[in-house]
Amino acid sequence: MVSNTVIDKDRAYPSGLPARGLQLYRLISGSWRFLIPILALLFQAGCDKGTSNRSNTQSEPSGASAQVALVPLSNMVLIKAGTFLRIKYPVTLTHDYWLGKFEVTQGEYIALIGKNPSHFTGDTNRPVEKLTWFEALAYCQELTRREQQAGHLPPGYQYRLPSEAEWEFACQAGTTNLFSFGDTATEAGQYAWTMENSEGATHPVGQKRPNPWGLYDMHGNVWEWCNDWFAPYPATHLTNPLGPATSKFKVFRGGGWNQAIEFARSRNRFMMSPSNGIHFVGFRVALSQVVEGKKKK
Ligand SMILES: [Ca+2]
Repeated sequence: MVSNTVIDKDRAYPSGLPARGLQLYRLISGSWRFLIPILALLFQAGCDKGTSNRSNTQSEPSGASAQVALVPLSNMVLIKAGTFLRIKYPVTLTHDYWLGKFEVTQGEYIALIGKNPSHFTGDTNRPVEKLTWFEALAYCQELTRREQQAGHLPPGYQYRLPSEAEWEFACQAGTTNLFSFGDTATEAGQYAWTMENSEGATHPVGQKRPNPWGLYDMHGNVWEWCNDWFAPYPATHLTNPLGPATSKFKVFRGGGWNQAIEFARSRNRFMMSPSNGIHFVGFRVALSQVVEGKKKK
C-alpha cells in the first residue's frame, strides 16, 4: 500500500509541475530582490525538516523493535515441527526451527571470532574443527549479537547449537533408514566424507549430495556438537527433549572423516568433554525463538 501511494504521488507530481513552475518564474522575475531571502529561509527550513525526518526514521528500529522482521542467514533451512522414531520411542518437536545447510566453515568462524582453531587449514570453506563445545556456543552467541544489531532478529530469537533431537530429526529428514540415503553403505560416497574416501582430512562443505531436506554433510566430514549433555535416552515418548540438566559429556553426532561410514548412521551418537577440542568435531548452527517461560520452570 505504501508503494502504491508513492507511485500515485509521483504520477500526480509531473502533471502539476508546469503550472507551479510558471507561477514561481513570474514571482521571481517580478520581485526577486524580496523573494531571495524568503526562499533562502524556506530552503533552510526544508533542510531542517528533512534532517529531522531522517533522524526519526533511524531511531524507529530500536523504538519499535517488536516490528523487526526475522531475516535468517541465507544458508539456513527451515525445519518444520514433527515426530520421528528414536529406536522404538517417538520424539516430537512441537516448534519449527532453522538449521544451517552446512557445517560452519573456517571462513565464517574467522570473520566472526577473528581466529581459526582448525587443524586442517588451507581452504576457508573447510569446516571449522578442533574447537570446544564452549567455543561453538560462543560463536552462536556472537552471531546472535551481530544479527540483532543488523536488525535481523526479532526479540526472543537466537542462534544456538541444535538440541540432539533437532539434529537427529533433521539428519533423518523423514526417513527411517540407517542413513538418510538408505540402509547400505554402497551409496555413501555420494553423500559423505568418511574414512573410506576422505584421505584422512576434512573437505570443503557442501561438496557431496544433500539429504532429502537440503542439508549437506549431516553424514560425515566433521562430527557436530549438539547442545545436550549426554545420557541414555529415557524409555518413553519425548516432546522437545533437551537432555539431562547436567552430565560430564556433551553429545556430538553424524560421523566424520576419521571413522568408517557405520559411525555416520542417523541414529549414532558420541560424546566428549565440552572442554575438549579435536580435529574431527565441528558444528552447525540452529535458529529459533527461545521460549523463556519454559526455561524458568
Ligand atoms: Ca557432519
